[in-house]
This record gives sequence, C-alpha cells and structure tokens, in this order.
Amino acid sequence: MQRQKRVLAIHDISCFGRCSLTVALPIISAAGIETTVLPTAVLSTHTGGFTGFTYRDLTQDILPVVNHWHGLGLEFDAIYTGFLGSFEQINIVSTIFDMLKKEGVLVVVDPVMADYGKLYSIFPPNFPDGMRKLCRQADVIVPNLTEAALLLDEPYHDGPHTREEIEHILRSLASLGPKYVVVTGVSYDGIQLGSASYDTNTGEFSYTSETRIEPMYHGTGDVFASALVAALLDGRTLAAANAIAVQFTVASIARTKEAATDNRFGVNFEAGLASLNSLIAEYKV
Ligand code: PXL
Repeated sequence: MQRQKRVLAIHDISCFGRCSLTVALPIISAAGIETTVLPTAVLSTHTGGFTGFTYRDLTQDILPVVNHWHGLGLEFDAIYTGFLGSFEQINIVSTIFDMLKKEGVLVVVDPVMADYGKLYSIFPPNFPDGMRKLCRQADVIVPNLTEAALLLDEPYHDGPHTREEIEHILRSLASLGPKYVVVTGVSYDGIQLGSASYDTNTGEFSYTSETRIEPMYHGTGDVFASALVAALLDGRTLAAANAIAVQFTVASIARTKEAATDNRFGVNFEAGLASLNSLIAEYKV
C-alpha cells in the first residue's frame, strides 16, 4: 500500500455554513489523506451573507502551534491554505511555508478574497498585494476570475470569456511562480460553467465544465479546492484533478439545489464523500 500522505490545512473554522476547515477536513480525510488542521480564527458563521457573526482571532496561536510540531519533527506532503483574515496572518503563513517547505512538499494557495468583480468588504483595498506575495510561494493556486484579476492588477469582466483571454490569465498567473494554475468560474458560452487549468511542466491547458446551476452557493470554492488537493495528493495530473474537483463540486451543488437549501448554508458535499475515492480512482492512468 502507498504511504499515507499528510496535509496541513490552514484556514479559519466557520462553525456554521460549510466552508474552510469544516469542508477541507472531511473531504481530504475521505480521500484517505491524514489532515492536520491549523485554525486561524473561529467564527460563528462565514462572512458571506450573514451579519452579526462572532470572530475569535487565533493569530497569536498559529506560530507556537507550528513551532511545537517543528520540535516533534512533523513533516507534511502538502500545505493548503485559503481564507486568511489579515496581513499579519498572511505574513505568518508565509513564514510557515518557509519553515515547512522542503523538496516534494506541495504548497496550495486559494487566495480567497473576492467574487463577482468585488473584493470582500471585510478586506482593505491593498489586500490583493498580500495574497499575491503568498501566491508567489505556492506550487498551486486556485483563484476565481475576480481574484485572478486582482492578483494580476487587470480589469475584471463578467463572462463569457474567450479561450485566448483565459489562456492569457493562466499564463500571467503562472509567471508569478506557481507551476500549476487553476482558475474557477470560467464560461466560454454563458451556459456551461467550469474551471480551467494550466500545467507549466507539460504546457497543457485543460477545461472541465457542466451546465451552470443558479443561484450561487457559498463555500463551493472551498469544496472545489479541497477535492483538487485530495486528487493531486493521490497522484492525479492537474487536468484530472481539475475534472474530479468540478464533478465533485457540481454534484454537491445539484443536491443542494434539489433540496432548496438556503444558499448561505453551503452545499451538500457530505453525500458525495463515500464515493470520492472511486471518483479519484476513475482518473488513474
Ligand atoms: O469560503 C471561503 C471563506 C472562508 N472563511 C470565511 C469566509 C469565506 C468566504 O466568504 O467568510 C470566514
């Protein structure tokens, strides 16, 4: 049997609403990967569409936790980070990358900060500068199109996009440093919605899409990135991991739509967990 992989997931815990650690931990674990968690904050809910949420900041605990692990000689096959609450947290995560990144460690950054053309209102206008710095240290980045525009300091427009525009975005993001780039929320025709990837090792561009489902559901970016991390660590190519993550996410959205759940409550990814391993196995070459 293959040696069990170990991922470090650095995100907040939004107690209710199915995003960040409450999504990353179950999805990556279901793929048979040991998942170590490093909570950066505890919120009563995520910040999308809820008001009055609580926020317990854990910034001061992050480095002492990592220092303890360092003393124990713990090593990770991947580090996966998403929503971060401040520049200070970005700087701390950057230090953690320096501490833990050795040959063969996959650093995955989902630069969670914006959607639909707008930076989330909780962040200052220069927040993309901090996320750009973190993306430069990453092997894999997973922005949506709004985050991609902010990282590149280029104008954003609603889709549909042309293939040339998307290839330009992917190549420009790769020039920041990551060898794998995935951009989510891509439509070439306004009907199909999916995700485009670029593997700088092979030069391969790929695109996987499904029929768009309205409305938008919160937490889908985290479901997508978590499934992508699981598939990559299980040895799939970037193009295969992208296809797996699209299928897993779209199936979760379809179940949620069927159940007419409040779109702030996240998506029903739980019903897909038992078959995640067989979905990943389908793409084995
Ligand atoms: O889904 C990303 C995310 C994670 N954590 C918190 C958030 C969001 C998105 O809004 O608010 C706290």
